[in-house]
Amino acid sequence: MTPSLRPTLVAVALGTFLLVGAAACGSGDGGGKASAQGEDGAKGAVTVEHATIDWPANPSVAAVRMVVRNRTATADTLRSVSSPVAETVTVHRTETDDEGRSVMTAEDDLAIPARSSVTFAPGGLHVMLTGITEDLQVGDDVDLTLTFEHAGTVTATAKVVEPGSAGDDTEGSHDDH
Ligand SMILES: [Cu+2]
Repeated sequence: MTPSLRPTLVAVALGTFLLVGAAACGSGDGGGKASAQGEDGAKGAVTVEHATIDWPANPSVAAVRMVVRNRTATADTLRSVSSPVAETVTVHRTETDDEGRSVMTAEDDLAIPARSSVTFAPGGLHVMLTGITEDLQVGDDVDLTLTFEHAGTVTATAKVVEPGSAGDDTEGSHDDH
């Protein structure tokens, strides 16, 4: 039995090696944007959906609601977010501390698990714009640029909306205060 098994194992090992080799070539870092768009499934694999900004009561600070969807089989990491209308854009998580106070902590490298989505909304995980340089009005579009470890740069447009009008879950309810 043993002598006949051996060639099979070698063949399997060789096949694995060839597959790894092909995958390494296919990911070609030198290609940059062009190669990413040319690969099936790579384009749009990490997307931003339903991006809105509650019209800010405080004109210099605003929170972005959005859903970041990762359709790939690879976990990704959100490295940073920027916007031309804000001096600083920070990923925050609001949590309630031991004494019942809401505290926000910065999430510098936020994990976006494979084949899943992460929802950003005020009161939980959110993207906060600070030092807003424009006079934002309801109906305005705000450009956002998200930088991911694997997906690279993903752009999105967030619409400025009346507070409370964004989520379907808040319809008919004003109990969120
Ligand atoms: Cu915040």
